[in-house]
Amino acid sequence: MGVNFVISRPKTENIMMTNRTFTMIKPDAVANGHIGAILDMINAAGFRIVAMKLTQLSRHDAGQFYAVHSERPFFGELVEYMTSGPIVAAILEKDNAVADFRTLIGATNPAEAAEGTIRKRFATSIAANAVHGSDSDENAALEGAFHFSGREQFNY
Ligand code: 3AN
Repeated sequence: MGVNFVISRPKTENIMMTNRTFTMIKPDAVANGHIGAILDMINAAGFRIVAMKLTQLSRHDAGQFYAVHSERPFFGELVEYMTSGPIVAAILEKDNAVADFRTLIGATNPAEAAEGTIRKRFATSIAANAVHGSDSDENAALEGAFHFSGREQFNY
């Protein structure tokens, strides 16, 4: 007789989540030992981690993930940088997750990032800006699904 497994699945798979965002702790922040401090800031701001892993993007992955920027002059530099070492990918949950996370990370250019933001504290340049945060609910869902299957996402 086989064992019956009960597989935990997201309650609302395939439904647009307005309370989720997707983040990456980028290669510079990982290499400089800032994973723990950045996760502390994320938790302290009230986000729950619903999926997370240490991984490394291939050039193909990075090209797909940043396809929207493929015509921008910095695209080559962006792909080079994002594939240069391991990253932490995570899905985060909180009311108003996309907007609140963009506030927590601060401006793209760390020179313009507000005091107390993750980028102000840890970003080293506009390219190596420590963290990614989705810019819309739609992109949050696409980016989360790019990195995680439904089985890797937890409701708790
Ligand atoms: P954000 O990450 O704040 O949403 P985007 O979407 O404009 O910013 O840019 C995506 C990524 O491209 C940034 N996180 C950064 O790593 C890189 N990037 C943006 N602008 C530049 C630039 N002028 N030079 C080099 N890299 C850039």
